[in-house]
Amino acid sequence: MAQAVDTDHLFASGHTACAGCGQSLAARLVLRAAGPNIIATNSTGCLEVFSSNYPYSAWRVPWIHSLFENSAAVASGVEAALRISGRLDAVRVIGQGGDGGTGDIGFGALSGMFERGHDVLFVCYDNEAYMNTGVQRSGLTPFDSSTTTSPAGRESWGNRTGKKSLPQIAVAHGVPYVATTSVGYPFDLDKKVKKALSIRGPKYLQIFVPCPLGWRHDTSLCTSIAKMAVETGLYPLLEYENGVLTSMRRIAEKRPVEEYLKPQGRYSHLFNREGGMEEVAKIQAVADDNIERFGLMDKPAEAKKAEAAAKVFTASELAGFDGREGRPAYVAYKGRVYDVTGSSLWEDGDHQLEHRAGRDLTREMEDAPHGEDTLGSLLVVGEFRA
Ligand SMILES: Cc1ncc(C[n+]2csc(CCOP(=O)(O)OP(=O)(O)O)c2C)c(N)n1
Ligand code: SF4
Repeated sequence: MAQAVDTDHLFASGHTACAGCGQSLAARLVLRAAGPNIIATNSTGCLEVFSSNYPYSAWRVPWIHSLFENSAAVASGVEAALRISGRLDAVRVIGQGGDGGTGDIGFGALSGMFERGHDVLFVCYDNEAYMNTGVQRSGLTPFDSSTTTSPAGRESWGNRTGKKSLPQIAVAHGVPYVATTSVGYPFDLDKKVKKALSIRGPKYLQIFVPCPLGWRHDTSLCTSIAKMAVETGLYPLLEYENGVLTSMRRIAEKRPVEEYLKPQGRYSHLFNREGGMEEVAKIQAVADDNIERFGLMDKPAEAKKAEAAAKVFTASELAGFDGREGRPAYVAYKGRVYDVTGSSLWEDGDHQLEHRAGRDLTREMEDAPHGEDTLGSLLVVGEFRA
């Protein structure tokens, strides 16, 4: 009998990441979604360093440390070897790097991997700076963030440039699947890794991973800061398939960027100097532009409340709503009903009949790891009366 594989711990504990590191959590979620039949490459950076202190390793899958600049090239070579030996169906290839390794120094290798069409999922762990060597700015460091090479001071508000849009650059290469996700939304991350690995050709996934050391925030705030980045519009969660924007995570209630910036020391200069609020307004404009450009806003809260008040469902009505053939899908839970039609959880066919079968789908949501507030992001549409 085949031995069951504990996919939860393919990225094992005992590594030396800082407390509250978003990248270590994201790596574990990536492996959990990918399963054991992968070969992973890893550029030099925090993930590589904290997971492979000789003679130990946190990786329970074949894993290769490349140079800082060539994770995508090494992944391309692994893929080519699997392809010519006829094993690419059984083993999938994942290239990995930080935002510096991916978008700056390793960008040529990544571009070549895209251009040649290698069947590799490249995962960029985006902590918005070169953390492993002491928090230097990268091309993905956002506007006004203070790093050791873009320090805020009398003459400066921090990083002068906006964030380089690597996803758009990947789309421009004709990459069939490009997505952004966040360690604050583990189900979204899980779904996108699985989907990417089911697609042939190059794939690019960029994961937002807070770094308490470099961003100077409390170690307990990793996932809440990750959520706020999405809820402000600063870090949209998107999917592009064959160049077309096919999904975006909607914002139920827009939060002002100040709420996201204030807990982070890298932005503290914006709140203790005259003129800082003008800079905050520029960051707000970046968020508002994302919301507009990608259509991120959900229905206004008032419209949702009116909708919720309008409808009372019976059990037999609910049975007819199963998310198929254009019918919406609803979940009843503790006397309330949730519209899950647009939910990433619901897109997986296995979930479609769970409320009818009596299995409480929402229990799974409540138990979501790492504090994901899935219920809060669902639209309440009515009361359930049995
Ligand atoms: C050619 C080369 N230049 C510089 C370095 C030093 N170096 C190692 S890791 C690193 C930063 C990694 O940053 P990033 O890719 O963003 O990953 P993070 O550590 O932030 O996760 C640098 C500059 C190196 N190893 N090789
Ligand atoms: S410096 Fe940042 S990215 Fe590196 S291990 Fe610490 S928290 Fe994680």
